[in-house]
Amino acid sequence: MALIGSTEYYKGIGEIKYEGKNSKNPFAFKYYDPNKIVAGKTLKDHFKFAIAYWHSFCGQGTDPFGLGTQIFLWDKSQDPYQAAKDKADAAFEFITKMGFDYFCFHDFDLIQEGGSFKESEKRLLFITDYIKQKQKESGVKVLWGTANCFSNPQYMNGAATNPEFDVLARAGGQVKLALDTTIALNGENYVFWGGREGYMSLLNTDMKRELDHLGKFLSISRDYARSQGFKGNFFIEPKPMEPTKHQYDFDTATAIGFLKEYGLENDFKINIEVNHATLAQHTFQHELTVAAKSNMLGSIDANRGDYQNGWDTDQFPNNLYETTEAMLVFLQSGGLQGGGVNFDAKIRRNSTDLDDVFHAHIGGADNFARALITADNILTSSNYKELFNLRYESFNSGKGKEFEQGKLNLNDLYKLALNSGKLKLKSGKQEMFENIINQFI
Ligand code: XUL
Ligand code: CO
Repeated sequence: MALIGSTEYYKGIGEIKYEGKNSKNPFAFKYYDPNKIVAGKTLKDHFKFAIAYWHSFCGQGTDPFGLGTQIFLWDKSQDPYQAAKDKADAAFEFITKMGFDYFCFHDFDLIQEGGSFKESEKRLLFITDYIKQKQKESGVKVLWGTANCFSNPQYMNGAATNPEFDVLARAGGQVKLALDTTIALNGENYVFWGGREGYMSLLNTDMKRELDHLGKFLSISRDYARSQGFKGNFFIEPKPMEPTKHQYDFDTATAIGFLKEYGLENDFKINIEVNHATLAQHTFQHELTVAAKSNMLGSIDANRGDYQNGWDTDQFPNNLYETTEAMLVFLQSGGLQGGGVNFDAKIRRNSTDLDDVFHAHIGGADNFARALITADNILTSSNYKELFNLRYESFNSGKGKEFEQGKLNLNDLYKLALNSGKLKLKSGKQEMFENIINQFI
């Protein structure tokens, strides 16, 4: 496929194809067959796999103890405009070779932030035009855009929750431009991840005032986007901490409570990241379940944490058991509302070959595909659902049904209790449920 920009960055690597589970080719999908139909939809449509621009084309493997280890050919030019074009060329080459349809970005992933707000706006307009052309040529789409309101030192005390109005206003300007960029690139959704919307110490923090500001900020951002014709969903991406000690969008339950308190629940849904769930002491499937029960399961940031380390390691997802459980929730709740599966994951600092990022995404896609196929088999060919429903059968008729219908008051329960004798213990059968997962994997 001809793409503007003449350099080939990932030399010697062609398009990644599905070859099936017996293939020995490391550059092939073993389970992710984009056109395979599972539960009435192609795998491609179930997942809408997206590449995270920041990890794959910006992050160079730095950590708090050392400089980057990954040297990117597209980072050569000292001219920010040329460098951004080169990076876009590399990104579109990679996405196209992976056979994915989508990418996600922060404003200043696309082009380096300027020395002034005006210069940044000029740069964003420039790169938006360039990327639009590349989209036209390749058919690659934007799953979601967002604004990086956490890296610049001006946001050290937060963006929308900063105690200084000037900083909040700057963040507003930045979000406006990020929304404009997302809309111009036909972005399907827009994300708010409040990296520094939280506190380091309660001693100097007016939590109510800051949360009121955040509620207002999100409302006017939504109003602006809608006034520009944006029809997609807004997503809140919860995370409990890091970089702040406490982040206001702590987890899905907290974010949903916040959205309802500020009247935002009709426009906003949740973007769930695996490693953020585990940082909040939840499982991925817990977070999906909480979002799904409120009809707010919007999108997924796919990755995984490390069982020994307590921080956001953003590793590529390969835990089949965990993902299968997650896909049970995914399938039973009718999938994602507007979003997709974005690989918000990075290769390790010592993964320094050009092809490592391919293996990472191939493994991630195969993991999700295999998990979804397994979950579908569990739902259609095992007695899992029957056993699940059996646990609640006492609510299907009689007094249990009347309770669900709101026909019983507390005195009614009291009278039933008086006559109920010794209650029988009913097993939760957890181990048997667990065995079904293993049997089908
Ligand atoms: C940070 C994180 C972000 C968001 C977008 O932990 O996940 O990359 O996904 O700002
Ligand atoms: Co994320």
